[in-house]
Amino acid sequence: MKGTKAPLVSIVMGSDSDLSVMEEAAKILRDFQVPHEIFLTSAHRAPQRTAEFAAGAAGRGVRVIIAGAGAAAHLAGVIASQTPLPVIGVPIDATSLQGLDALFATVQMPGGIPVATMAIGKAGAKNAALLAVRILALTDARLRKRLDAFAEGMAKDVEARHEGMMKKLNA
Ligand code: RP5
Repeated sequence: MKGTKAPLVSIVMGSDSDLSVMEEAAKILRDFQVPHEIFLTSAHRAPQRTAEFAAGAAGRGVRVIIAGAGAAAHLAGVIASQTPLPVIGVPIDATSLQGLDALFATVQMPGGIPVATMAIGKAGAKNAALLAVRILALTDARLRKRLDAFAEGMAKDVEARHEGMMKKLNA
């Protein structure tokens, strides 16, 4: 577990081999100053640990769970089945199927248990955190302001890239 304040977002992953991808989510939450924790568990290898985590998260004050896993990625769905919290799934490229296996396993939840599924890999982990921030911003005006500033920053970055590209073209 990570952070000093009670975590609002849990970043869960199925293996320590997923960390390099899921760190993208942690970076965003750090930038937005959202208290978060990182937790390793596996739907397959540690079902009891996963069940205890899922059942206890809401009671500890967690508001959103981000779950990243590769291969036959059941982690997000299994957690979502045992908590009323919103669960955001991140499919990870961990096998020769390059994340398509995890994407299908995460996104194709049968009706009744929702998992908001992001893109495969780092972009998905980043967007999972941004979606979590958007959910929290519904009731937090400071976070809403930070989201607005983030969007402005991206727009400015596009302008700067345009300028840089034109300079290269005209050189
Ligand atoms: C999944 O299996 C994990 O989320 C990971 O992406 C994949 C491979 O895990 P390791 O064999 O590297 O621990 O459960």
